[in-house]
Amino acid sequence: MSDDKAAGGIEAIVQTARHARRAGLARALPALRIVNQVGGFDCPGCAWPEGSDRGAIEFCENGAKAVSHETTTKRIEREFFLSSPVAALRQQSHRWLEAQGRIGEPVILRPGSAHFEPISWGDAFGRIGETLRGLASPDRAVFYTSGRTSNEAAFLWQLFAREFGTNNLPDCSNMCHESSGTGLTEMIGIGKGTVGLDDFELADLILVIGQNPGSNHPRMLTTLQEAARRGCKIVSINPLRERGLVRFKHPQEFSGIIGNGTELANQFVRVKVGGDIALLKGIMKQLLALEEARPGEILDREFIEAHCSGFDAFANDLDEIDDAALEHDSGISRDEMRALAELYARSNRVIACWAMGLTQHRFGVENVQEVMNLLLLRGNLGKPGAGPCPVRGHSNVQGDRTMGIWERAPERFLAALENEFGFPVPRKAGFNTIEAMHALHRGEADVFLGMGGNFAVATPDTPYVEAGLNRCRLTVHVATKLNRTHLLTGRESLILPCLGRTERDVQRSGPQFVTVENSMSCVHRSQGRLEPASPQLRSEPSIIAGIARATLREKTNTPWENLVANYDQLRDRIEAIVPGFEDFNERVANPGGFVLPRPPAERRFETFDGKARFMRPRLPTIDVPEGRLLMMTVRSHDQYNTTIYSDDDRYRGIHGNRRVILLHREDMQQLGIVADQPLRITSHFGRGDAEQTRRVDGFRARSYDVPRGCAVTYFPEANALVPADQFADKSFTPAYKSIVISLAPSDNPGAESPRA
Ligand SMILES: Nc1nc2c(c(=O)[nH]1)N[C@H]1C(S)=C(S)[C@@H](COP(=O)(O)OP(=O)(O)OC[C@H]3O[C@@H](n4cnc5c(=O)[nH]c(N)nc54)[C@H](O)[C@@H]3O)O[C@H]1N2
Ligand SMILES: Nc1nc2c(c(=O)[nH]1)N[C@H]1C(S)=C(S)[C@@H](COP(=O)(O)OP(=O)(O)OC[C@H]3O[C@@H](n4cnc5c(=O)[nH]c(N)nc54)[C@H](O)[C@@H]3O)O[C@H]1N2
Ligand SMILES: [Mo]
Repeated sequence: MSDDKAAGGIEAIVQTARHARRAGLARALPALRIVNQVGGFDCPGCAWPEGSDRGAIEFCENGAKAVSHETTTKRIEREFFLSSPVAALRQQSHRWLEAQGRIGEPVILRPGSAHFEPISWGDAFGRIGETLRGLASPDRAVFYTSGRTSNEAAFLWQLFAREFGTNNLPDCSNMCHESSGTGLTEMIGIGKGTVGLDDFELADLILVIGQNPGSNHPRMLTTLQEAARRGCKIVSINPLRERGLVRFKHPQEFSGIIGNGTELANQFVRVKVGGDIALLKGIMKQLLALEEARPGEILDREFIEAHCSGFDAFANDLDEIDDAALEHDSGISRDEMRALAELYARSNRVIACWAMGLTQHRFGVENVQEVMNLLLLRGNLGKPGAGPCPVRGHSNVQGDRTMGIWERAPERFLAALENEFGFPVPRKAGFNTIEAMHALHRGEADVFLGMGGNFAVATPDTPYVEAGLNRCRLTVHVATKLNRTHLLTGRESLILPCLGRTERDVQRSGPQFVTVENSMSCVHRSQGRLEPASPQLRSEPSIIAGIARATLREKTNTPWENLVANYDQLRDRIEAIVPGFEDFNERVANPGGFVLPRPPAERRFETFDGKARFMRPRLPTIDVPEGRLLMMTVRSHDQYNTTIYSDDDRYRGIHGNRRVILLHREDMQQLGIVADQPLRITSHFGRGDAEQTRRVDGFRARSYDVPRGCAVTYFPEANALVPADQFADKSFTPAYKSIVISLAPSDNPGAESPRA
């Protein structure tokens, strides 16, 4: 667990090679050669952009894992489902299911049957169409999307849902950066970041808040390394001293293999879990004090007067807050806040990056808004080298939203869709992820269709969601690999296997490519070259078109087959509807793609008063009674969301078990817990009579460098501890990172879950 060890380096190379070898070199190597290259496919790992001068290798250890898990030569053959009843498969672990390889043909679980069995594509589409047409209302179907889906598939998916008659389009973004989108839109009129990679070359201070790029966005470390080398300051604000942020050895540089690595975060600010608002308020309060001492030198008054609203009320609010409360809630001393304010005041081009450590709290939206307040105070928006950078998760989660995967899409999008396609587009808001969970559980929805993802494992309150899916009349999953959600079947269930990013997609007019939008609003193409894992696989767009035709039959005027025969035609339709996609086909032919408009980058704010608005989040009260702890759930270095590659978390020094809880040594002593002791974790939400609890068992205690009073477990093993109604105000993002827990000796020490 040594903190000063560098991330990356030779270990990263060894791990990359190991995963590629395990997957089968014949497929993994050709795929890795073209990942993120011009003419190649977009890495399915994360949404961090590639630079304009691409190296021969444009992937990282964890991108290589994502690629090689898709290119695996293992296959789920016909006998697999015939010999294993669904009930038996449900007992298997996430890792085991993933390890069975690529799904080779469409399968169906018929009512009353114990096994999935093969079905033709035509019959599969027919079954879905018949059930959907038989629903009492289109709103009784849920169309979920995970963020790996291409723009083309996402566009068709929402088009089908809306032509069918519903806005029920929950997606993984609801559990992820929804708090960023909501918070930013209110303040600056757009729910996206405003910086590009070139801004990272100019910044003199980069804040990395609530993010672990060493594991989750490793290519970002290269950008940070370049910045650090030219003297840019990097500050990590996090309850954990994440290894990749402390010291980094670039695995593709010779010095990175043998040297000590580059020191990245010059400053580590160990904030308490949930303490960011207090910390940011403290820094801003100190900043205002500096301004008072040196009027006109600290704040960007010109920017504030010309472009912002609400400053006076914001400043008054800050004035009234007690320093002691800020110190207590953040765990950071006033002196440290002062030093951070001084550093910020000395810096002229500041980028703030953040991820799940900010968004997945009850006050996730306010967390994001407080970061924006800080940026606005010194005009760090709409100038080179400065601005907000919410670092997205899934590789096309941002693009999916741009394409209309949104349960509350803006009226201008819906009107444009109606105008282009000529069917009545429903206006009633659809279900987000939380609302979909409830609707399924309460029997208010009968059909769940998943375009990728692992809904039941990623959402909170696992048993609640499982029961909801079991109640469905029909569940349908378009997927590459088997996962647990596929096995939580409704009365009837289908698994429809699709092509992955790495594979060749040939339609009637010839080979096709798709497009994606990265975290910095750049739209570019992605084209796989590998032979499909099975000749039976179909592309996501063609599967959607098949379902749409079988459901809508002659009642649709949308030329589903033609749109899929040539994706250029599909892109022409996107161009007609989505602003910023003018000349889509021409511009996406450009190897670097094109960047969508980001008005705030030109200091234009499409808010109701045309200004960037200072917000006044309240200091949250996090009530952690004596004897309880505040727990966050995080990703290990060896997983991709619900896909678990191994039980190790190399950078945190944890091996062989994911059902662990990381605790401060003194908290362990105080609670009478010894290392490796099996524990039962109970979560507590609400107060008094309204208190809700959830339990998991068989977690092992580990002493770790966490702030006092805080605890850490892994996603998804601890998801059962988060009740469905514990989410961020306004954004509905589940509060996966602020769970009040108590610990007790295990009732059942052997409960090392079979599903770890
Ligand atoms: N290899 C790999 N890459 C991935 C993923 C993956 O699973 N594996 N997932 C993808 C997806 S969908 C996403 S959304 C991103 C996720 O990327 P991250 O957001 O980096 O992922 P998490 O593991 O959730 O880490 C959150 C970080 O926030 C910190 N944190 C928790 N609570 C707080 C808090 O209250 N305040 C502050 N300041 N920090 C806090 C944690 O210590 C941790 O370092 O990564 C994407 N990339
Ligand atoms: N406790 C806790 N829970 C969390 C989080 C957390 O930090 N803590 N993070 C949340 C976040 S940020 C997110 S984004 C969600 C993720 O939620 P999801 O996006 O639903 O989950 P994933 O694990 O990314 O989905 C993986 C599955 O996608 C399928 N798949 C893979 N590639 C493809 C493809 O190319 N096409 C298709 N059609 N299918 C494919 C495979 O079947 C695979 O099993 O989880 C959320 N849940
Ligand atoms: Mo995410």
